[in-house]
Amino acid sequence: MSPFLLTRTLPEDATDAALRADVLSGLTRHPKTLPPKWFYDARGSELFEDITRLPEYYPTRAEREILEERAEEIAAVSGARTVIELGSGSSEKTRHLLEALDGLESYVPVDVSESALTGAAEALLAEHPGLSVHALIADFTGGLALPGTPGPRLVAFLGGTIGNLLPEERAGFLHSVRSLLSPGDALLLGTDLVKDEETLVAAYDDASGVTAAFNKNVLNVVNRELGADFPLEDFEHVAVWNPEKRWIEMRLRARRALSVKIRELDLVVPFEAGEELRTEVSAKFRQEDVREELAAAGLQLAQWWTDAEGRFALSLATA
Ligand code: AVJ
Repeated sequence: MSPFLLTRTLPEDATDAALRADVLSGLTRHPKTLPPKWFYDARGSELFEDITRLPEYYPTRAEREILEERAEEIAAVSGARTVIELGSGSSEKTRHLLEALDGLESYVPVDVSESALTGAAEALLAEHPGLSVHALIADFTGGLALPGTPGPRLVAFLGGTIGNLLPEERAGFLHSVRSLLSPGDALLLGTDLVKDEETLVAAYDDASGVTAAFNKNVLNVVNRELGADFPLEDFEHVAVWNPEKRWIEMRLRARRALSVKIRELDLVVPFEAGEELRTEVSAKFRQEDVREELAAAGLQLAQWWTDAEGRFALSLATA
């Protein structure tokens, strides 16, 4: 039997309290917002997996290409005995890297989804008998208490998910990652890159409507968890590129004036016709942006790898 531990760092009801707080503050401000982390219930996670297979959604394929191409190099530079993966999901892309790390002893996947964590751990343990896997059910945007693991450590944050944080949140997040690193440890960071607007918008507004369904699913989550009555058919999926902020914004636009009751919050939320609720930002980067944001958190950009088409980057940063 391979060692497998699962630790819940959040109380079962923490998610509920956080959702209430986010919905209350996000839907009573102007413009209205909801944080993207609430997309990922079981259905939302499935829809995201579907997104990664869309012809228009290039980031997953581009990042996988880099990981396949550069796994040996990343492994050699980091020499990691422990890999800590934040937002690990299915751990599917990380496989190549774990395989390339000769001295790997310990893998710490961190995710809010317990089902994703146990599924991924099962598959990994079958491939790496003797690897010690300590999965953490945790929200990586909060402070992280990590189990004691052998160094050097590689903290991986892949998929471009850092782009879902607002600039101030990114700064806070990178500082907290910095505080996890000891000398010899490193951060492996995936970032989507700035490119032409047409490619970017298509990636977030695909022809088959999967991203639209993913976006609207957040309303299902609020309906189910907080007893709300969002009529999904009265909201339209919108994806816009903001060239000043260098991010894609996903929004849900009310097709008509309507009122939504949120029973568990004792709240009625009015929407004007055409009013938009922002559900996600997905920031895109240039190399100098990544270098500067890392440096502001006390991290040095040591390596920069992109896919052949220059669409996506993996950065290796040291403390
Ligand atoms: C993988 C979470 C970063 O922002 O591109 C996909 C999520 N949103 N399509 C991204 C997402 C819309 C995705 N992340």
